[in-house]
Amino acid sequence: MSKFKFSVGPWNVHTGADSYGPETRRPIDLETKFAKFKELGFDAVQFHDDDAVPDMNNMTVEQIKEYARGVRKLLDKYDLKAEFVAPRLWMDPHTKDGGFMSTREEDREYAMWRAYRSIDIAKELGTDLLVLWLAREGTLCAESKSPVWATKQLVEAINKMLAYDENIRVCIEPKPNEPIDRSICGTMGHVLAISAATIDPKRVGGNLESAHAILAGLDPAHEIGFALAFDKLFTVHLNDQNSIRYDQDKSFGVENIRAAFNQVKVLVENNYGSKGEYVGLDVKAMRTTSDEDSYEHLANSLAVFKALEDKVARYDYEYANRLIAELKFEQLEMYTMNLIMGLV
Ligand code: GLO
Ligand code: MG
Repeated sequence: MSKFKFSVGPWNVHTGADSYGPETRRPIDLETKFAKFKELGFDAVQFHDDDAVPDMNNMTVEQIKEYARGVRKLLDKYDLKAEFVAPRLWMDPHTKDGGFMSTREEDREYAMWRAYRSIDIAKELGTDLLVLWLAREGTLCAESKSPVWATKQLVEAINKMLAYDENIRVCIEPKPNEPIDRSICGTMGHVLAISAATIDPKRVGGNLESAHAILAGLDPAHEIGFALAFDKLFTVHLNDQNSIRYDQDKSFGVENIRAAFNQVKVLVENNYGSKGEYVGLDVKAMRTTSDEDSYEHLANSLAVFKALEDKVARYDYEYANRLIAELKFEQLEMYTMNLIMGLV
């Protein structure tokens, strides 16, 4: 029995389309996904603003809130919570050069409108968490905007969100690149610096995604640990990634089981979840996956996480600490490997 609560987004069950080819699976409606999420053992759903309210650009503020109330009822029906809402700024024609740090003022205003509406939707769904995955916030052409100006734009945008609602918490999901060439907020260190510069740092934290840390050449467990050390880990996006290339969102642990073990270990050791935080998965099915296996990668990721949680529970800290005291790291490493391999 896991001590954690788990969350997932509707986009994690998708049709298989990518930049190079069309859909390989049939689309699945939101309610069917909710029912399946619950059956698989998830406790909460993560939303993009337009996952919750699809046609929001053409709706009034009141219509958006009303629609969101309907989604809340659907969540209640399946005994699911909403974990967060994230403005999906990267899909709109207004944001082809980014949102909060677009070179065009009207686009920056549009981005703020989406952020405010995301906060409205979050409140209707019963959550105080807004996630900012800053997809297109950076440069495609290095000379197109000043990184100093862009960084300040981000702080200013977050300040406006904090001022718009006194309870909202803003959670940045850092990523060093893709779809942007050079991002403005690429790692958890950047997130903490941005947080400290806002009008209410305690309401600004981070969402560490394993794959994004790997893309930055960093270790996910250390990025998680860095955020935990400052009480800034508002949520996680666990998955896996084969080195520095396109963002893969592989099932948790399938690429590097030891790195996955250490992510679970640092979460367990630091009592992650005790303030209501969820273990979020951000995993994608392979393109070859069939319709009937649309949720297999979610089930697999949960199974790997829980198996590693059991391993962490069995970790012999007394033995490990003895080895650490004697600097016997060869033995410590092999003990950990044997545990992971099921040999002890
Ligand atoms: C992509 C991101 C993306 C976000 C999601 C929530 O690289 O990981 O999946 O997590 O859109 O904002
Ligand atoms: Mg993510």
